[in-house]
Amino acid sequence: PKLKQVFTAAAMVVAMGATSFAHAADTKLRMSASASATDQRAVAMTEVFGPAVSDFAEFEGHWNSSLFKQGTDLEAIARGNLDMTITSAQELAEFIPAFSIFSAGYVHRDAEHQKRVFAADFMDDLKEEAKDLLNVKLLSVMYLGRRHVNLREDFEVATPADLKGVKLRMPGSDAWQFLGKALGANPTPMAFAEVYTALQTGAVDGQDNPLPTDKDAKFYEVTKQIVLTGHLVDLNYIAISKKVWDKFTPEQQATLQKASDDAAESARQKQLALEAELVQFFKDQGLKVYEPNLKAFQETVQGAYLTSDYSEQWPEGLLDKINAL
Ligand code: KDO
Repeated sequence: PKLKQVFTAAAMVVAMGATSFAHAADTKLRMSASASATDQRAVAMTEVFGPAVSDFAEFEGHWNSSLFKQGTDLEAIARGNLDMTITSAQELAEFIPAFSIFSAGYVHRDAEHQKRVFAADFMDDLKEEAKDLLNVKLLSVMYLGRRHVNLREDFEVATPADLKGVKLRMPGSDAWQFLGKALGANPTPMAFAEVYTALQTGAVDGQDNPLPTDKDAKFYEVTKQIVLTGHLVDLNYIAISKKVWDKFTPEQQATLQKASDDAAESARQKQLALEAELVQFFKDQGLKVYEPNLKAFQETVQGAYLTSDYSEQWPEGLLDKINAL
């Protein structure tokens, strides 16, 4: 049903016609995202993307899911209510199951691998599907970082078995719940905006995010340990409404594309630098930071995906192509 609703909305948007932006300087590009204003992705959109397109468009960022709830931005674009978002593979997988391959643990190896994967020919079909089905053009891949388990209590977590019964907050979609389960935990869906309070009150035992996000959201104030599981080299995509994109001239489109790539690169470098320095920051805050048995985590998580319905929805041979890049 979700698919049908969005499909109809996207078709309506396309049918509304394509008058081009005659006075393009008047064009507002409204972005809604769950990132905070101080998250490096938001900073790069505001400081790199916005100024680079200002001759013909006014970039307007809305952060902390202030316009649309986390997980509903893609539908807002499909309905024609939103111009841009920072979306995730997990959100896209709700409509296009093949995207779940990028939500699987231990598939992407690092930030550079993500970039090569996004640019690869085998991504063309997935990008086309996003345009056709959701009215969404994926411009660039953004590096969110390596997700690690972050817990309220300090107890030993060496293998997935040690997470048994741990109520682990995961973002709200099936792909995320599956990852939480694959890690050995008891996953609980919850919007990002609610996580700090849930950790504070003990409504959940922990959450998973990259170190820069743990710092930005101040999760270190309400947790005692970080286990460096690195279970997902997480990404987001800078996405723009296809209908909006089509109204720009080819020159403007080239400027938008470059602005998006430059913003993604700037955020990527800053996230990588933060990840390299933050273990010390958390230790200084009194948290314990542990290295688990990574082999045990990798084998358990990869095994869970390969024997699941998810991997059956991945296009034939795609995982091998990603691994070979
Ligand atoms: C989160 O909800 O844990 C998550 O890290 C998921 C990401 O896809 C992304 O949406 C991110 O939150 C938000 O932008 C907040 O940083």
